[in-house]
Amino acid sequence: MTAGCIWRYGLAQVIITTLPFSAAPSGTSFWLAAGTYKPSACTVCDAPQRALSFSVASGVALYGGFAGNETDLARRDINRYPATLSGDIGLPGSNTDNSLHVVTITAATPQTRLDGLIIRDGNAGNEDGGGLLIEAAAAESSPTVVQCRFIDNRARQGGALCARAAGVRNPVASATFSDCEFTGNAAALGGAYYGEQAQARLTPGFVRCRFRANTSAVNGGAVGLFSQDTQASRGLNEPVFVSCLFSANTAANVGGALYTHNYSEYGGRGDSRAILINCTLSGNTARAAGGAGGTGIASVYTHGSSLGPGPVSITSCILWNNSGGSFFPVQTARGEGITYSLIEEGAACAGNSSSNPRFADPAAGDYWLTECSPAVDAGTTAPLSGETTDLAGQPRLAGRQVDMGAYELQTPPTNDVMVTVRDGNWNDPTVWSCTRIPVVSDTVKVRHTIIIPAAYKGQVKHIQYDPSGRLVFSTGSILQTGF
Ligand SMILES: [Ca+2]
Ligand SMILES: [Ca+2]
Repeated sequence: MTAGCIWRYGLAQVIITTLPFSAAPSGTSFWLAAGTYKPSACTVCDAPQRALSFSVASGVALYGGFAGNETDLARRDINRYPATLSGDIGLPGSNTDNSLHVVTITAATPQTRLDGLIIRDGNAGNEDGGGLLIEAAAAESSPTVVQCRFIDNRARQGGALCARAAGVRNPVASATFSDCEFTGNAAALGGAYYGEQAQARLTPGFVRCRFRANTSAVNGGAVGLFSQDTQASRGLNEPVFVSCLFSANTAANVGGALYTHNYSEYGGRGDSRAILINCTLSGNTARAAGGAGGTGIASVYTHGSSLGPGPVSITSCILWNNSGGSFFPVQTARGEGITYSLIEEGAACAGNSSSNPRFADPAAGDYWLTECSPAVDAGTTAPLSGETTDLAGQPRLAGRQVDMGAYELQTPPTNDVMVTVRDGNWNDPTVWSCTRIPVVSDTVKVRHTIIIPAAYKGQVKHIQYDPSGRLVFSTGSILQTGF
């Protein structure tokens, strides 16, 4: 096999060894036909068998989604022809004898690629990274992962994914994950992803990823970060999440979605910092102290760093309806690092709000914005880092400004009819269906008794009345129409 050749695997339901992926030269692509592939054929699996994994060599690419007769990568269909890398060796359906790590990648370039695969049922036991373990040692390890689904993997830390570095000062692990899904993974710390920094630079990027129903037996239902660097040369543990959705994740203790811990307060110099841009965190649960009936502490729980710029940066995000609250920072001010975001409990910094984001149907897992959402056009374009599409692949900028949250409303409010929702004052936003005061371009429908306060001057395009609606003008108030 030579570099650059294409090797197609045309058999479904097969068990293959680790050899092809680990021994292939850089530049080799593997096309995987629909089927389930396992790292071992054992039926009674001992420790050496469980330790086998799909080890992907640097520069090698794995593509899923083929019927087996394609000659063009563009003709694959990852939904119709799913290729699954499964750690469910031994007794089917029992995870106690499964592969420790389904896929391992060590010291790999960004050309190393997992694309259109399902990675599931790894069980690392007391080790980390049940689905995928990325290790940087003497060299950088920064693979590219696209359209992969990590399902039902478990580990001590990082059920689906662990990035770590050891042995060499300042190794780099900056994998990128685009359009991936992390569902049903479990760990003690970081149900889906765990990043541990020790003099390393861990800077993975997650773009348009879904973290759903992952669980942590302790902290960080979806993501856990931990830094413990006591050396003078300081590392960095700084994942970036852009246009990601965190929903229905659960931590038995704190951080229903995300947990960061810096040990700098104990003399180390580690720096764990999660950067969230245009993310939606909703429906996550932190139970605190392991009790199902506990009040819990926060979807985002951070231990601060006295040396770093702050353990979290949240921009153009929505944190809403998380059991145990949105944000609990230890050692940093409550609103620090949060801007242009909708935080249920509020945050003091620029551009933040605390109004109901009016998701389309959150009970059904639909976190798209509706036309009346106060999150529409309320984000900021400043830190977008060049990402031009939202979680649904739609243009990120629609309307006057970037929206808050993972989804961009493509049909911005057209100033259709705003209606009153209760009796009250005209200049009370909560009186109106869009939770804002009408402006000159609005047509409004009055269905209740609405008082125009004394000396108030307002302008609207047009006023309609329901039979139950009336306006009460106070002294000196003016309402102009006909624009
Ligand atoms: Ca099994
Ligand atoms: Ca917008």
